[in-house]
Amino acid sequence: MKRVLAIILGGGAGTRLYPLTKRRAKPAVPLAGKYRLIDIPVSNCINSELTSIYVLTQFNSASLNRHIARTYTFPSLTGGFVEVLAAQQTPENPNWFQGTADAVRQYLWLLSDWDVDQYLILSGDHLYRMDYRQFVQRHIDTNADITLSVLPVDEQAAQGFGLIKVKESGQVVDFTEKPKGDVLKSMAVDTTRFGLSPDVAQRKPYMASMGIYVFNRQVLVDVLKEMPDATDFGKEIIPAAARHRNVQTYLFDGYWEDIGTIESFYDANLALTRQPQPPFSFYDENAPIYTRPRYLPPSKLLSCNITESIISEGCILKECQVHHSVLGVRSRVESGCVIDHALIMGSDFYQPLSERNVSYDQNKVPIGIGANSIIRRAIVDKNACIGRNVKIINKDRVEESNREEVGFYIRSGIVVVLKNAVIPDNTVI
Ligand code: ADQ
Ligand code: ADP
Repeated sequence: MKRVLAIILGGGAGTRLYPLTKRRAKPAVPLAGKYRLIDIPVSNCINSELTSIYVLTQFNSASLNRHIARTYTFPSLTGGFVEVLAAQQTPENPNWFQGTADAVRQYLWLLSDWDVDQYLILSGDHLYRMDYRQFVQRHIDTNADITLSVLPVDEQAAQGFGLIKVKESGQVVDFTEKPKGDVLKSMAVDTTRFGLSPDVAQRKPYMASMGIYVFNRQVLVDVLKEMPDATDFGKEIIPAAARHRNVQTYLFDGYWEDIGTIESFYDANLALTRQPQPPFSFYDENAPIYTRPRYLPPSKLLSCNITESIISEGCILKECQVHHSVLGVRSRVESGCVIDHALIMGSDFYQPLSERNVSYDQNKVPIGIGANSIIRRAIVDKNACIGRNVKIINKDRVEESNREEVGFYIRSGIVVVLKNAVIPDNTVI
């Protein structure tokens, strides 16, 4: 894997995960209580012995740089690195990244300097565990120019993906990005040819691209130059390459979820609490997910009723009920609260007790969830100050709403409280 360079696509304008991306680059969005999105692909790389890693992102955020600098420090002997490359204005290029291929093209001057055999292009918003060594090996074994990792999907999911067709030899002959209607139907394939059982093949008659690719070094350079106007891998580069080059597939059969929208992000986080076995587990000694060590104290729970939940380090929870929820680092929940089907991201720092008491005295709201509040089907971003007797329950069952000026958004019926927002006592959302 020393001959492979990893390139993680860290996100464009960040609209799909907004408002979680309001103050941070997408790879820095907190995940599962104590991690950040970027920890998933970077950990997969490290567990696959791949330690030369670039992260392409639309803008540099303080939290992303801090997180990477404090987490991924390799001993100098291994020569590994994780570096952020943000879109920047240059005399030749006055624009932000216009898409995934454009992002890679704008940094091709730097990426092509590397004496490597392959580039592994990854996405920054997927939850899965993969040994990339097998993916790259498959690419080498099939003598491919480009290899796509693929998995079978049902018809409903299929419309959201790039779909492929292969010929006898396994070579991809057609790639169609997010087809609808008749074009979608025409992309159905007999997935038993990929070794799937007839039962699975019937339920999942489409083969979807996971949006992660192995490219031979020169092939990447050539396709980006041959199609100077193409801005996206999925929309333009891969469909064109499938017509002229040896594009092969690697079948992935583990759990994989694209968590790039508020709804899928919320669902994937809450799915971690599922019993008896969640679809994705952070408990795997052979392939750990790394994150920044914070040296936080253990959590304190005082007479709480907690079921099917994840409680991160450094939390203080008093006489509250927490059901099917994920609580992030340094979360504080006061007595009488009900947290149900919620993702509470916690806090970046401890608010000293003296400051918390001053807040109460001056009718200000301290960080955390104030007494007797109810939070249901919501995401509460870091450092939010939720008052007492607040109800965040989406009482009017609104699907979409932008109430940024008062500290929240509703997307797909999920209330998202903004980072640092203050929700006064007795508010009902
Ligand atoms: P999408 O996920 O819809 O489909 P896209 O929006 O291009 O494709 O995002 C791919 C990845 O690149 C994401 O991690 C995203 O954050 C990142 N990204 C997007 N624009 C970027 C930019 N300007 N700069 C840096 N990073 C950027 C893709 C493929 C489909 C495939 C699905 C699987 O196009 O064929 O089926 O992924 O999820
Ligand atoms: P973590 O990885 O633990 O989530 P980060 O390093 O991303 O934490 O964030 C911690 C941030 O909080 C730092 O930028 C730190 O300067 C900031 N911070 C610490 N104490 C305070 C405070 N009292 N008020 C505001 N910000 C603070």
